[in-house]
Amino acid sequence: MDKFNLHNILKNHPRAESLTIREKLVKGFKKGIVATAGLIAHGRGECFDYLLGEKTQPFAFEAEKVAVATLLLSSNPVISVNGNTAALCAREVVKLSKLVNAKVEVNLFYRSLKREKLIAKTLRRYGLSKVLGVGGKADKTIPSISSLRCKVDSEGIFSADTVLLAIEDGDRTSALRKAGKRVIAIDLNPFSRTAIWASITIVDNLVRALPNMIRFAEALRKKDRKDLEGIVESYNNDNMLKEAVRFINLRLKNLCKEKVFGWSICGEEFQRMFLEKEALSR
Ligand code: PTJ
Repeated sequence: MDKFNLHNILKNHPRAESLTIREKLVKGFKKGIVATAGLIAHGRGECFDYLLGEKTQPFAFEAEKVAVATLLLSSNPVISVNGNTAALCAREVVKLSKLVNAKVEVNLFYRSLKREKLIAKTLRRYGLSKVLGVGGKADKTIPSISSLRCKVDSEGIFSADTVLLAIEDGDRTSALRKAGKRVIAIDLNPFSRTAIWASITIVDNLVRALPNMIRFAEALRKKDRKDLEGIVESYNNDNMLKEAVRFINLRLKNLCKEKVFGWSICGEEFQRMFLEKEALSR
């Protein structure tokens, strides 16, 4: 059996999963899909993922369920795709869009026709027949966005009632809210302006959030509207953000109380490393 995965990373490396994600972004960057700033944005996300224990925590799982119910209840839901999202999760975006009947639109901060086309091509490779927002299709403007991200498709984000976005900056989320849209944001940073402005914030890594949302969509699409409304009704985004911050706070406090610092955050490989380190100091 090969010791390396598809991205040439040792399968039993303690940080194999994280390195694989990095590798996907680096490959996306070399192909021209990911913006230079997208690599930096990922680093910020990684830091928050550490604080969250690199797992989907219960508050995020709940937000993912509410988000899917909201998408299913919407009349024109749109999934907005930037460079990072395309490099990490193009397959999952296409799958989710089909399950919740959402359109998919390319919307970039560092907009160029070349990047738009490359991202559209990646999405089509996973079976998406119609990609919005490419070239002249982005024929409308969302007011109060200063970057080229203001350019949107009349069939897509412009007329959408709900927009799902990920790994975004705050200006766009607030502008979309001011334009009367529901915004579902996937953002590992619960302190970000995106997190605070969004109607539903999923404080989770995109690479975990989308597969969870696909599973919820498979289960919830059979439910009737009344059941879906019941799921959405009691949700409060401010409480969810407080829950995320409370979780980080408690986790850090508990770590400080541990006999061997870091023991509980480490996987098996790291725990072996700790034992080796301890043996050396005896
Ligand atoms: O592809 P383009 O041209 O549209 O460029 C997009 C960039 C990367 C420039 C843009 O989205 C950006 O600058 O993002 P920010 O302002 O750095 O914000 C990114 C947010 O996403 C931060 O709060 C990160 O913590 C978070 N984040 C990073 N990686 C992930 C993430 N959240 C969820 N999953 C991730 N994998």
